[in-house]
Amino acid sequence: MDIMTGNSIFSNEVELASVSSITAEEFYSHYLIPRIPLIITDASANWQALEKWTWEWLVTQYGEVQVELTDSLNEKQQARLSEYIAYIFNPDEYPVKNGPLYLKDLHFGDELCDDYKTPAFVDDWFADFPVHSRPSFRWFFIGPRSTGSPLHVDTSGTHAWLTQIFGEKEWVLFPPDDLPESYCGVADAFNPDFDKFPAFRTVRCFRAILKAGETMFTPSGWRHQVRNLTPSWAITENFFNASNVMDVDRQAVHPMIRPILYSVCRRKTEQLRDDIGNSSATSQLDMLRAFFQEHERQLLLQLADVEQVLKSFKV
Ligand SMILES: O=C(O)CCC(=O)C(=O)O
Ligand SMILES: [Fe+2]
Repeated sequence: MDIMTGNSIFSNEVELASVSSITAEEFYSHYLIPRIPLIITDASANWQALEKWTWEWLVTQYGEVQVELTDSLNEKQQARLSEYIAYIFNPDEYPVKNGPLYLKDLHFGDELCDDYKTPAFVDDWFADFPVHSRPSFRWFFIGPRSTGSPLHVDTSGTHAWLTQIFGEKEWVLFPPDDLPESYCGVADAFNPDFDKFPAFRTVRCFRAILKAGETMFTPSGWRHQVRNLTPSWAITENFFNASNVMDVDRQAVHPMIRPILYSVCRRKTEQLRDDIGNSSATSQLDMLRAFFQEHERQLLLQLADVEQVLKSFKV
């Protein structure tokens, strides 16, 4: 991992930790629960994907597929994947309006799931959702140098992991309370306008360059911006478990998510009870208890509203 040091643009820039051989227990207590981002250098060590997934393979398998590309004005256009990959390696040879063009969400089927493994430290409770109602939270990001994603927070309160398959990706990440969410989509964290966006003056910034084979953990709520320094290919999945179930619950938009969340958490509570004595099981149970209490509180609040209405009728 390289860290940009010396002429940092932020006065409070922190080196993003990079580890290998982290146990699930260490990850849980030092990164997941305190919500600290982290690079894990060997999470993909046994992946068949790192041998098998070459650009040639991608063209052979999916070259004819029409993909949706996003330009720098966020406008969409279509191309064949094989054409797009040729462009990635020679962007200057293609007359593209409002480039560079980015392939932000190439969804893929279950057939590729044997080639990689969700990293062992990731406990993903979406896996317990019924297949048809499981949100589609896994995809590839593919693009030439200079593509990237604007400052944003990941969807629906989820955490994310992202493994770089090819090339290098630069990241800046900011703790949730250090930057207003209103900066997302408008401020450029790689070249901040300190007058327009003054919170950048005091923000803590975590910066890193993710290299092929390395995996980034982005905790729920962290604002982050990303740019590809070379032709780049990454795979990512978003996930939740007891540590962020409250966030997912609060931000759930689809009406079906809440009841499913509720029943998955009940099932997890039963499983964790069998594991009592194990400190991480105990703290997960505490978080689930708080989650259920919150639901109880919400129900009580709704009941209080109903009582108010009934009272007003009695007058
Ligand atoms: O690679 C990108 O363009 C965006 C990555 C990202 O923001 C994420 O994985 O959450
Ligand atoms: Fe993201």
